[in-house]
Amino acid sequence: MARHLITSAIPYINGIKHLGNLVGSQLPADLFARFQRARGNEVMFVCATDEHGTPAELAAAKAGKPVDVFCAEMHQVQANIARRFGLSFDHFGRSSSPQNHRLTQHFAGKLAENGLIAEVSERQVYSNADGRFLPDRYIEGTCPNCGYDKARGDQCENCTKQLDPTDLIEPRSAISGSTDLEVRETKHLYLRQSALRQELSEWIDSKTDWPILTTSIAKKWLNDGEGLQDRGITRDLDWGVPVKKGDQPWPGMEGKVFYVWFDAPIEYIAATAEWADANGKPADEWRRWWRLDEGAGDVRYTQFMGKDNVPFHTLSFPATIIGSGEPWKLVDYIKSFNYLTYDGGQFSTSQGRGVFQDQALSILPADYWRWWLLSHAPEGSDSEFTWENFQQSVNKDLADVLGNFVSRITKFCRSKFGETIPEGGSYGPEEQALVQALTTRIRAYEGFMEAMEVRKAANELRAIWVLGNEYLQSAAPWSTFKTDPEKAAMQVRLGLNLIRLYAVLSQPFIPFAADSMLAAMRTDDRAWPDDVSAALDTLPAGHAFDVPEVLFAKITDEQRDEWQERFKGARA
Ligand code: B3M
Ligand code: ZN
Repeated sequence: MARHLITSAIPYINGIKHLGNLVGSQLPADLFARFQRARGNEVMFVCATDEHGTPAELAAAKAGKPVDVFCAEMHQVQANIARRFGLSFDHFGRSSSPQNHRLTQHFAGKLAENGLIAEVSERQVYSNADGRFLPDRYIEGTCPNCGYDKARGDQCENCTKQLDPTDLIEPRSAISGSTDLEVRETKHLYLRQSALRQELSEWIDSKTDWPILTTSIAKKWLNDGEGLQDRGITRDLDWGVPVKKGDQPWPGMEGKVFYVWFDAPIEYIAATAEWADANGKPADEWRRWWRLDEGAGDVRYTQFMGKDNVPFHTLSFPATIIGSGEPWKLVDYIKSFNYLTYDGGQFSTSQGRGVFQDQALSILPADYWRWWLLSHAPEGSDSEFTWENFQQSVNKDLADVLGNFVSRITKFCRSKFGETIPEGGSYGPEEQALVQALTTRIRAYEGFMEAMEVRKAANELRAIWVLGNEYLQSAAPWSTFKTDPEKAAMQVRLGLNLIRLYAVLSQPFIPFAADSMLAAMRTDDRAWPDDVSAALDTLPAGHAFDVPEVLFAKITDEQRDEWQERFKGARA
């Protein structure tokens, strides 16, 4: 039995995410976790909310709530949506947890002990009206280059010039609009990533099996030098993990917190610790996933994320792990994704353009979304969501192919033999040929799933469904029945067993429909079809079943047009 540690990038707490966020990390991670569990492997699949940083503070302020209250509520909202999408996390944690505080402080302490932390004095803009230091992008003013009056302290959106806050003409706080700003001296900790260049470079070079998307981004940042600059890991904010050296105070750093990107990946570890604590398990139960000296030697660790998160996972987080000098588990494989675009443009959280996760679930069940998103995963390039394409895929793959197969075979059996698997006849050459074809495709499907080739796996699964329809079409039990009822019984028995087989194979993609199919077949036998012929003999003659409700309803043209209109922008 293999052991798989699986993490998905942890979504920011500041609001409900759109479908692009789902397909870029959580959903494919769930697909992989479900597949590995179905194969009988041991899986630890964790995710969490990413709760620190200025965006969290600002979102809380906008909602008129204290930031801790806001985060606790929004965590529940996100956890609930994740559950409704069928995301099968072993634990959905919080980066603000005490476990993460302790681990983050622990890593910082180790890095300091190993001489990898530098203390640097900086001059930074302080807003008297807001009573806080302002991050560069929360300072607005007029661009010295083009005169645009809403340029940000880090960049002018209009002419794209990179700026320093002090370049801005008439700078003001983007939070309050106040112009009562001053430059103050403040001390910060820097992680000396550059000192680890050699080790990081060798480690990345050793990952010859990684997707090109992942390694090309990693190498670009490594070799540009830009990515491996020493990086500030503390901030002058109230909300976050207080800066400490292990459990000791850090002189001169009072009132400061760690930068959100320093503590967020450590939350992968902390979430596993939270899982143990929440389930009353001793610490060695989580440490056996993460510590090479405590049992993690045989763990295979896979991370899932959108491409914008790759530099942090190929350079910064490994720098933290390697720099600690302790035997923590490093990632074995990083599966990264391009972007999902929406109807000819970007999904936009600020403009309410595109479909948000809660809205998606309010119009259609999770499996419709899961199937479309996964079968169109932005692997090789960006992919585009259009309502036409969504309608076509759902209607064809789910309703016409899979749903129709289940409905035809169960209804036909009920009308001729009753709601019991019929007896008689035995599998002949046509059935042998079907078993052959299924076996070939199922082995290919397993290969793609194992390799996390999401689109190819979806194509193979669709082809597996099509084989059943083709068999049904050519076997035509409704005709056979007139001349040879025994043979028709055999064909139907095979068809009903195929429903169970399809449920088992499809479960990583469409878990809710798979459950309905198994429930209709009155079985919970989820044995993986290592032997397809045996798998098609699982449900014996005499076994009762139910004709299920319609598995997938078709999307009408009216619905499609209405949704297209509703989600084109400006979320109400
Ligand atoms: N929260 C960004 C994102 O949601 C960030 C990921 C953290 S992964 C440790 O895309
Ligand atoms: Zn400009």
